Amino acid sequence: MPLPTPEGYRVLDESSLRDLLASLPAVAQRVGGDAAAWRIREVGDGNLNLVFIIEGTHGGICVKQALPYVRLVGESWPLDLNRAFFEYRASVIQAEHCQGLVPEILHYDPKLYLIVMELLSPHIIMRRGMIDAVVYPRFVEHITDYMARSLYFTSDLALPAARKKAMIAEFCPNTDLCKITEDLIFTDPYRVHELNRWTSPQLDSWAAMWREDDQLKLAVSQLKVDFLSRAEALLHGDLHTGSIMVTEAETRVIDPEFAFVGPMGFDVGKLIANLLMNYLSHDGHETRPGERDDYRAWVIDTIHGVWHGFATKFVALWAKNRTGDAYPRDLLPDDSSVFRQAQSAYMAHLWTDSLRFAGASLTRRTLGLAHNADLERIEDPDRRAACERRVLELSRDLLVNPDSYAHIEQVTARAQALRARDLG
Ligand code: SR1
Ligand code: MG
Repeated sequence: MPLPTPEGYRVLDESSLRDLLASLPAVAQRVGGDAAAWRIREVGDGNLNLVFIIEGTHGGICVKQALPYVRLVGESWPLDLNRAFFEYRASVIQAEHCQGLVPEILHYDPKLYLIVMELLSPHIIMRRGMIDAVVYPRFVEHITDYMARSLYFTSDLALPAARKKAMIAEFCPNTDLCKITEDLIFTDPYRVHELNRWTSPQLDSWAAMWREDDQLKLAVSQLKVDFLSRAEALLHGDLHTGSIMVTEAETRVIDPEFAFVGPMGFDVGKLIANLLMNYLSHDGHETRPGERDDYRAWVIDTIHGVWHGFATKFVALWAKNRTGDAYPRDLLPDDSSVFRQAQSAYMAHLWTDSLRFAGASLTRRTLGLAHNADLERIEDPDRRAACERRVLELSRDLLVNPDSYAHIEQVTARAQALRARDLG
């Protein structure tokens, strides 16, 4: 029995997509030439959707269509089609604040739950480049602009309360996608669950330890409450290196279908965790020890740059754009020491949150359903498990002892120490 879907919805194939796009004059013009001759390929390798690339005589476009279920698992896991709408709306809002850092949206079809966007070419998914040890010299500059601007301008620091509440209301119904995060990140890896997987038998005892560790389960449960209840800013909701497309010169953040108004540290921490995982994965990819030392050094610098660049830009935006209802100027005048105190307390809280969310992201990619290619591509299970154990140790520490890390340099030093301990 096919899953029930709203009237007018159908899953597109290459032929029906060709007809649809040919009927949209601006889109057809952008592709160019005779529609019958367009090259159309389904290239989606993500966990949820169909993704098509369409190329003609003038150029290309990308089309993303939501399926009524989780692609990774199949029809046994139905999933709200409206995620396409939330992605479309988040893309529009982010484009206002982060011009040049998100793909241009060309069309949204509310019946087919389909987004037509610019084709990013020759950009590639950043995770793929990082697995192959490719350096992206402008990444830190771009991603810190994206993070600072997308989070600041959708927070109470920039928005009057009525607009902020309207935004919360708009994204509140993205409950199916939030539920994926609530279960897959904050719950399942810490209990017996049929969808959990890990490198077995190497990590069997580690998975068991995670299920029995009360301190860890308390920490992740407290974090889940923050995720459920703290409506700080419009989040991307899945900001990892698989949601970023890059060239040496450009960076574009894609796929904000998990968008909702939540705690900012979730976006920041998820990105930092994914960079840390990449750092810890290269021991499994090297053909001789030390081969990727230079690349590891670049990843470490990148992690430092991401936090410092984000925090500096966020604070600067706050000083210049005090347009929201939070921290009123009448109480905390510009350039006063009390305003500086407010900023520093706010950033300290965001720092600790980011570490905690980074910790949870590390465990979910090692013991939960959806893993990272950085580690998954390590063919030898013993070498993979050795890297994953370091990921898990770092994860636990960030979740349980976030206050012992005052600076990002201490986090990367811990990751380096875990390698040094094992590798000598
Ligand atoms: C069932 S979806 C699994 C994961 O894919 C996405 O990238 C999100 O991270 C989600 O948790
Ligand atoms: Mg995605």
